Amino acid sequence: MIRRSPRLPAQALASPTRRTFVQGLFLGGAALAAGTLRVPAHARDAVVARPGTELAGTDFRLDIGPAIVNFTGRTRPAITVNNALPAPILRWREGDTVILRVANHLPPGIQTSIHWHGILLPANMDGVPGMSFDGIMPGESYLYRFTLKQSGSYWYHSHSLHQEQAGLYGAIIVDPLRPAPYHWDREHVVLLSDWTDLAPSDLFARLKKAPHFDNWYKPTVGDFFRDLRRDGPAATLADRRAWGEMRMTPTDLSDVNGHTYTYLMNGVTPANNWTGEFRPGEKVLLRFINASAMTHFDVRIPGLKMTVVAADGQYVHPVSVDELRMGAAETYDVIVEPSGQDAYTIFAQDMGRTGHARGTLAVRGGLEAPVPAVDPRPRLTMADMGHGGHDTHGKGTEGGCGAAMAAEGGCGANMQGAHASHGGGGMQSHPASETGNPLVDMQTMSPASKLDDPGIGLRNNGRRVLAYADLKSVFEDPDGRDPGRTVELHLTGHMEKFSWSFDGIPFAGAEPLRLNYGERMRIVLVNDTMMQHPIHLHGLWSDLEDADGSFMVRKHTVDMPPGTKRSYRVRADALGRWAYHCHLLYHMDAGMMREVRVEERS
Ligand SMILES: [Cu+2]
Repeated sequence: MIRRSPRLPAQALASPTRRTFVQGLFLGGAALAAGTLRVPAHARDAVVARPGTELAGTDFRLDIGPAIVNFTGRTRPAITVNNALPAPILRWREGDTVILRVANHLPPGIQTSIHWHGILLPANMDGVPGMSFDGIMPGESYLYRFTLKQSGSYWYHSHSLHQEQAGLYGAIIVDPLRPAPYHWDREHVVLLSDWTDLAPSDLFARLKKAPHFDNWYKPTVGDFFRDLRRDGPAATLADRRAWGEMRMTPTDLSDVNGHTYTYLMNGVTPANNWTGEFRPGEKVLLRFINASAMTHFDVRIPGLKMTVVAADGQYVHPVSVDELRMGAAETYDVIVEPSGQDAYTIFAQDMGRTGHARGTLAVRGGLEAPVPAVDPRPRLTMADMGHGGHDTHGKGTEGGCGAAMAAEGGCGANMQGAHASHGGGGMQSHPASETGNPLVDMQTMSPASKLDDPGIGLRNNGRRVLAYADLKSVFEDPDGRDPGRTVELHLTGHMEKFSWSFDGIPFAGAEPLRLNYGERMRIVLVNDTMMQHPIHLHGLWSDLEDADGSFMVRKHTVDMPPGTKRSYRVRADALGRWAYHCHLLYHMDAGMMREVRVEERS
């Protein structure tokens, strides 16, 4: 017998008194009326945003407009749905046809859109301006209408310019027609995001001008002697030389981090401590959604095991972990069974270890548990970037492989200017379009799938960390056919120019990737950069394969750490034009995007 949870909107359980009186608060209306605030002219009439509550049913009216928030002590404009940040949780039911009238109340000239991330639907309902439709102009509205063919935890966000960074995102829950293969007594959405007081366009401009702005750490003399003791002089010197030739630092794990961002949990700052309630002994389903623009989060709840039961909305065989890493746009459903303590901290540190989002599971509002410090800042190694010539599976490889590279003649030769492609000898080959390409500063020589690698900064940390290899769908390959062909695409970029692309060709100059309607094909991704890219294909599932090419888990977003090569199967069963891109907002904007066109074979 399955006990379904009551429909408790997550935010209804947050403590409004705390949120109102602690620093970083949402601004009260009275303060606005007093006229003491400096607010940009176009936002002056805006209302104050609060986290959205849950809307359920089949008919929705979503009003996109300006609002005001204060997460940092400064009043800033945001873009919201129904004056809520995050936008309201939308509760749908599998099999239902939902109708959403989305109206644009933004100032003249500002077009908007909503994309329903991970939801299968007709191409003209997907909400990508320029591909799906023309976008929604101010004063106008667009009627979305589609039938739900799936269940699970998803989310929605703007696909116009940088509006997602300005607050336009929210959770989607699709209740299944048939009971889920697990039961829970209560549930909470835990939506993570990254807020900046900067205008998103200014942040993008800063990235173009100073891509390392948020990464001012340099390896210290102390680091040098530590490496010397651990790795010996040859390896240490080779490692330093290689990094020097790349003009990067091994601490550049993310382009934008806690120096710029305030990390939010359900729209609440760490200081204001979003709280979800539980009763001891209950099974609590947490729907984790990474709705950030640029952040990988490492999530854990000290004192509790998390049983992962779904990834990207799709059921997986349960796996019990202490911690999981979430790329932007990924979702994980986990079940926890809190008892014995009145409060537990939900802790989500960023991958670069510069900050965290934080909330609490508690038996009542106003409680808190100890908040851990962020972990030590990890350093990228040459092996992390696929220059090791050996696998890094699950091992502690933070020690680097400078000696191996020196033996191969160093990796610096392949770092700048992308020389000849490498064919045989086990070396990774590269598309001709990368050769001599000024927008490609690096190529990986020996990438690996690394599916059982917990990832940079998570190895040997004493906790059981989820790896992709732990994820197994509860169903067999839903298509069943072997892929009829393989397309290999390389994730490429140039750090100093903040240029990002597939195969060295940014979106503006790229031809669509054409799929034949109905075909089963394979996409192989090779990450030639030192950054980690969560890659999202719209409209079609990405059926991730294991290292042997067998179906493993169904996803909508596949995270690609540096130096990895991973493959997934795609069934081209939805006609039309679909976006395919890195879900780091500014990587997409800087060119790491393609159009995928599914066409009838002529
Ligand atoms: Cu990216």
